Amino acid sequence: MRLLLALSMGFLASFALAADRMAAPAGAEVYFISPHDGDKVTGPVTVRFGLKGMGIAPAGIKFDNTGHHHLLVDTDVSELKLDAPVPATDKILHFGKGQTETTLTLTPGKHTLQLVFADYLHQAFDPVLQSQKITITVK
Ligand SMILES: [Cu+2]
Repeated sequence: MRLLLALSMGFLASFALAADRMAAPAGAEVYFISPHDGDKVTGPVTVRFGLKGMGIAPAGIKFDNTGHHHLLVDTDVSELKLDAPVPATDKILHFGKGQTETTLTLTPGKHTLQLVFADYLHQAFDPVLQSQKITITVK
């Protein structure tokens, strides 16, 4: 009985993950407060995330018009499978506690940064709520 329950919960979870992407409210926007495109910075780099028209909630908490930030480092949004949750890698960082800034240690040279705001299941909104992709140079 317990196994059956576990199996059915697994089924429900996979069903939920395959659910349609949520619509982002009109006018919602995600952007970098800092750094700015073209900045030359000395590491470690503090990155501050901006958000307009939506709220932040921790991952796993379903609440209308909220989500959490994801930071793509040297990664393009086109590399994400949009019908699946945003993966977590060393270059795709989740801020599932609702954080709005982080500090990155990057190798010297050029790096790109881009934010993707996603829902409580780490699924991108439709249309994708993404920031401008910025390039910074770490000295
Ligand atoms: Cu996430």
